[in-house]
This record gives sequence, C-alpha cells and structure tokens, in this order.
Amino acid sequence: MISDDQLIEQATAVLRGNDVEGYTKPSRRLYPHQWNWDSAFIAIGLAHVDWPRAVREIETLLSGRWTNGMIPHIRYNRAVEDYAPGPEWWPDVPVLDRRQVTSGISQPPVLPSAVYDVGMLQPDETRRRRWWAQLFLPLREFLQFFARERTVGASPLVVIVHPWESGADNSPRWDFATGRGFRPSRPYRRVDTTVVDAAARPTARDYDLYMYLVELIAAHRYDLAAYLPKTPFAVYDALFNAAWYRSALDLNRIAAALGQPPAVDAAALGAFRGAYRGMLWDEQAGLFRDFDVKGGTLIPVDTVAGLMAIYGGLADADESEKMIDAYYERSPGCLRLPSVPPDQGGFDPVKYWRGPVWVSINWMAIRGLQRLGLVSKAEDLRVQTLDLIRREGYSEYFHAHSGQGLGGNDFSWSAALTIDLLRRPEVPA
Ligand code: 9WN
Repeated sequence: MISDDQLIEQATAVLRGNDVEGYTKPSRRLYPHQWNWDSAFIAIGLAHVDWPRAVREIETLLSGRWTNGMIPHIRYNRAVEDYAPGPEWWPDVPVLDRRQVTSGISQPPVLPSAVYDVGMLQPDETRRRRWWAQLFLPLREFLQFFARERTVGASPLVVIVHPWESGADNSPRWDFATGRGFRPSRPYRRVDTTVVDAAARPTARDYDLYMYLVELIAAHRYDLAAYLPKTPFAVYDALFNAAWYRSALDLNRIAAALGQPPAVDAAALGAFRGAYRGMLWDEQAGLFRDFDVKGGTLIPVDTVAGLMAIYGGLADADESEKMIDAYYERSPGCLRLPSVPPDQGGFDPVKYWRGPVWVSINWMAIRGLQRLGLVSKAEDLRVQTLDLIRREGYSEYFHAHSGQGLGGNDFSWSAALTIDLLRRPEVPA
C-alpha cells in the first residue's frame, strides 16, 4: 500500500504541476484560471510543504478583489483562452487593480478560515501575526460585502445569485430554476465537455440558465438590488452561509490575536445564527435546506449542503450526530459522503454535484465534526476519504457507489486537502 509520505509527495507534485506563477489552477486542462474557494483550500495544503507559496496563492487571489470588497469566483489568466465563459462575458467589473480581469460573482467564502489555518501552520508567531495583519482588512471587507450588498430585507443571511456561486453548480437544489427555459440572448461555447465525459458534467439546460444569469447580472452591473426583481435565482444556500459564519468566527480569532475588535460582533453573529437555524432547518427532513428568496419557500431537496452547519459551527454535537447518522442511513451502498443521498430525486452517481463524493466537502465535514468533539465520526470519514484517494488518485470527484475517479485528473484541492488530512489528522476546537 502506498505510504502517507508517498501520498504527500504525489500530492505536492500535483500542486507543482498545476502551478502557474503565483496561482494554482484547479486542474490542468479543465480549469486553467484561478478559482476562489479552490485557492483557499489549495493554500491550506501548500502551507504544509511550502509556506511562502501558500501566502503567494492568497496574495494572487486577493489581487482580483473588487472596489466593494468582493473577491470574485474566477481571476482570469489573460494568456489562457481554453475556458468558457471568458472575461468578455463579464464587462466592466470594478476590480481594484485595473490590470486584473475577473468574473462578476463570488464563491463560498472559505478564504478567511483558510487564512486562519495557513497562519496557524506558521510556527513563528511574529511572522504569522505580521501576515494576518496585512490580510485582516481585505478579509473583513470580503465578509462585509456579503452582509451589505447580498442581503434582502431584515434577514442577515447571504443571497447567492448564480449556481456557480454555490460551488455546487448543477446540484438538484437548483433544478427549480433550470427547468424554466431561461436562455441567454447570444450563442455561447462550452469547452468542459471536450475535456471530460459529458455524462459527468452539467447539461445543456443547466448551461442555458448559467449563461442567462451571467448576462442578466452583467447587464445590471453586478448590483443585486437592480436585478433582484428580474432574476429567477436568489437563494440562501446552506453551504455558502455556513462558510460565511465559519469565516466570521475564524476572522474573529485572527482579530483577537492582533488585539483588534472582532470583525463581526457578537450581536451580528447571534442574529445570523438565529436566522440560519430558524429559516433553513427542515424538521421533517432532519436536515438544513436552502431557501428560494424569490419564491419565499425552502427548496425541498436534500443534499450534503444541509450538513454543512456542522462545518460552520451552526449545530451542536447532538444535532450534528443525528444529522450525519440520518444522512448515512439514507445512503446505503454509497461511499461517504455522497453529495446527494440516493433517495433524493435527481440523484445521479456520476454526475458532478448530483451524487459523487468530493474531497472538499468531506474535509469540511471532518473539520466540523472534530471541532464538535465527534472524534470517532470524524476519523471514520477521514480514513474513508484517504482510502478513496489511495485507490483512485487525486480526481476531481468520485462515483458515489464504486468510488471510480471522475472529472478532472490531478485535481488541486483533492491533493491539497489530502496533505492537510495526513499532516493534521485532527484540529483542536
Ligand atoms: C464554474 C474549479 C471550480 C470549482 C467549483 C466547481 C467547478 C466551474 C465549472 O469548478 O465550477 O465555476 O466550470 O464547472 O463546481 O466548485 O470551484 O474547480
């Protein structure tokens, strides 16, 4: 069997192979630009093997931030053309550094938490604090951007405006919007299905909605208030909001280390937690769900996003244990964690975010379980996740039943988070 050290060596080689001077592409051919939450996860892995390179990964990501504090989901590499949609679909983006080109939406805000982790992996406290001090303001602005410009009415929960913002693009949670015939006004091309098997990628109908929303958002200059009346897609995503809350907690830890007041104060945290638990919990499902802001209803689709309250620190140990046990029970014959349980309509064991297992999601669940003291549950998932990698390599995702590696090969976050799971089997609360 391949040893832990060999696994780490291979993972490091994957990250080096995807290195493009200052950023790490998620995979060699499928995703040639810099992605937001990918780089956050990648930095955690890099911090174990090359701390300055982890710092650089985050610096590069931050160079794409906007004047309003948003950190976009893609920072484009101008020299690369084989990804669609390219920057021409996102005109007039208000990037702080005008030399940069980016997309016009964001992604799950795991970055502040990653900066906390990367900092903790620097043993020299002075160096750590110096780095945190440089990043504190942009990270606070990033979180505040969502609180300021992505909330509706009195609720503090964050609205996502595109399935790509969820990071789980074709999740059956979003079928309520894909099924309605929205299409962009212009033709568009796809590159993804020329690189990997179309059966494991989103459908043409999914992409019609994605590109329709890109046009709508860009036409209203990225201002939610302007397109909210028109868009079919404005959602409180259970994973995204859990990531926001976790990042607020972690940024407050950074603030405390710097002797600064909290980035998000106790009253705001309490209101957010109350809203998340009050609005997104579905008693019958025994799981958190997502909320369709336009329709004013919970979206009746169960997925692994509903477990991410465990990662966020939004559920206690008893609740978390019940939730994850119930999820396992309804997923017989599946490896852990299927992104969608097989009894949920829309489940497909090979199709991207409709069933396959993802390393990032497992990592989030593992860290959440550990922080809650559910150590053996976390360990079980950690061992199973590493077994899958040992068997199949650093794939983008894995068949929900057989574990066969799917999507892009040599996938950066699978490699980076494997390094973290091996080098840091447990994290303290
Ligand atoms: C669109 C890069 C990204 C991930 C997302 C994943 C996928 C892009 C795509 O790849 O999305 O953003 O082209 O399919 O869904 O989570 O960040 O790895």
